Amino acid sequence: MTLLDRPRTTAPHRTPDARPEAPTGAATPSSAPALLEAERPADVVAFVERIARLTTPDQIHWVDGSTRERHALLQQLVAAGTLTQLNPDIRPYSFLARSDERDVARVEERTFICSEREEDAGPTNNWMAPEQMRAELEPLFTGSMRGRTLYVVPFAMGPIGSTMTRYGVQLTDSPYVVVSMGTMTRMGSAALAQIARGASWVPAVHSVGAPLESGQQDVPWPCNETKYIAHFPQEREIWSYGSAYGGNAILAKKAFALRIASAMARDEGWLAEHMLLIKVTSPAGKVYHMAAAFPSACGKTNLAMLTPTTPGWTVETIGDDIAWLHIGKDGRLRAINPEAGFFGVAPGTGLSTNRTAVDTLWGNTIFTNVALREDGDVWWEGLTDTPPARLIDWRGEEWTPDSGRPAAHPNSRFTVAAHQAPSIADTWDDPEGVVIDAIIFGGRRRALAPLVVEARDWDHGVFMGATISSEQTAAAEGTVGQLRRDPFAMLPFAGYNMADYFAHWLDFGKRLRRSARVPRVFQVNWFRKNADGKFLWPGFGENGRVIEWMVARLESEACVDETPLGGIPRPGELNVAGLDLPEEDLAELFHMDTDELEAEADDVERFFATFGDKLPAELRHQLSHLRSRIRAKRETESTTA
Ligand code: GTP
Ligand code: SPV
Ligand code: MN
Repeated sequence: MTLLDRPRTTAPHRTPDARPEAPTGAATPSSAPALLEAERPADVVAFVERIARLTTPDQIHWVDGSTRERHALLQQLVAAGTLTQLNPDIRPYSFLARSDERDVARVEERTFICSEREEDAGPTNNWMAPEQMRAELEPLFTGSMRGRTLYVVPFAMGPIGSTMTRYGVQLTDSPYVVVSMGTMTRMGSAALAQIARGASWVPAVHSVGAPLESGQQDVPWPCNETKYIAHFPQEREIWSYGSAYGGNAILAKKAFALRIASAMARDEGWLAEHMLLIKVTSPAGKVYHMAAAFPSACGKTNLAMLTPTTPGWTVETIGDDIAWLHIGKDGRLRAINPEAGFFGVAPGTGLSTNRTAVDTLWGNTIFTNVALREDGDVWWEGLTDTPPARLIDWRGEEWTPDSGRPAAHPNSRFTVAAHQAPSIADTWDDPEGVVIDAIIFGGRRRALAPLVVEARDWDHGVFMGATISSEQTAAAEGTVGQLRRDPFAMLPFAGYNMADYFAHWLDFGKRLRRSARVPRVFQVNWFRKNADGKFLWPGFGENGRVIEWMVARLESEACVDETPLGGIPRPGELNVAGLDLPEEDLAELFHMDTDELEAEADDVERFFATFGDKLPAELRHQLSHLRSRIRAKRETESTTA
């Protein structure tokens, strides 16, 4: 046991200028001392021993989350060629990782929900029976960590000690995943101490699936062509094999905080959502909090770091990807960001679009699959208007602006601690969470979906969420640009039947209605295009104008015009002062073609039909209300024609 426990001695490092005294990028400096071996929770020890017997690693390393440990791991990753240290004079204590070309995004086709009954996974998930999945995984995991170190990664999702916080232990053979988890979660001894005190925890097992024979040279990004991202929502267990990229491997994120947590939330009466959280302050100094669900790579990080262009408005960041929402003791909807870092999309992040993100990335950042500049800094499409003359692209090959291919992978990302964002709210890690005033749904749609529309009430808002449709992005393997229903931006992330999830949202509204105030629900679309394929709306900082209108609605200072999809701003009530936005573009942003609306209703009907009897009756009612509003619109058109 003691032999197994001894952490691997770090390889001599080739880091040009590693500075142990530099800040680390770890979420919260680990205040808790490492637990003595005897203090480790017996159930975690038993789990580690069981998985070690299966995967036969050379060593076991219990991660304490300290700065010293992070530094040693980063040096080890540099020595292994997984990370390259960037020029420390330009980008202190930052690193570039280049992944295997076949391991660049989430693999939805290989993501499974393994509930006993297929109907509990529902028609939107890949399902496999738990015994069958275990039978498939066992031979893959047998000996899969040979020649590697098994890292024991205890972590907290949420501020340590908050009643909303949940705990997990990920076992992984990837040190890149360990340092990523160190930024994305509260990792280490403080979390393990909570587990030792009796907090329940979710076990997660992760292997890159690349055992090393003795003497075999490792590759910089070990992974396997065979991939499984398997979730057992009843047992609350996660098994991931073959990938080291993002949500496939950083299991605290989508696997735990959304798929497993959504199943916990259903059972315990809360919500685990793919939502950013912002704190908005009006010129009058009044504070509001909003939660927004957009599908992957559809603008959450950007809205979370919004710098409004209109004077007097401030937006601060609480979270950029995941929110856990509870009904507080006061009956109000409260939310926390369970994460501690950002795993953000690099391309499109630039001084003109998201200066806050650029400022966040000044140092202590791990970049994955972006391009390398000759001066040892990074670059990606959209960081600057003019690309550098020469780069090393994300594959490690020479690149010039004439190469005819992107220098950074479209799903290249940065991993950085949340507290590094200059926009971070001082309440971002409040254990009580923040009170939510409005919920926003959105998607990426070149047509039909208006810039902003308000739901009539909670149930109509649930219908809006349930019917989000969005063009697919590079965040997951698949066809980019293809329109698909992505209900609640949770299509790839719901841990149970989506129809039951809809019912849970409707039920949640009933519970909220007993409280003082039910949040308003809105839908937005920053991505509507004109006939030439150009975005009609300038987006980014200008999205603050839409937030401003929402606040006016919360304060009953603005009115809506009713449309079949909901309420849109009365002409003149959306502040477009100073915007170079032609009148006809503004009109187009809210235009709804009646035939297109009808086709939309038909498509929603087909989508709803996939859920059979499980679809809540209320959503069927909402659809028929939509149809009658479309009919009324058609009648008005024919009488005025
Ligand atoms: P995930 O981390 O995958 O969940 O993505 P996300 O929802 O946080 O998306 P993010 O904010 O990273 O934006 C994704 C892409 O959309 C980036 O390339 C952005 O530049 C672009 N984007 C974000 N907001 C806007 C906007 O208002 N208008 C336009 N045109 N593009 C935007
Ligand atoms: C997303 O795809 O929504 C992400 C990136 O936030 S990943 O962590 O890979 O899921
Ligand atoms: Mn996301």
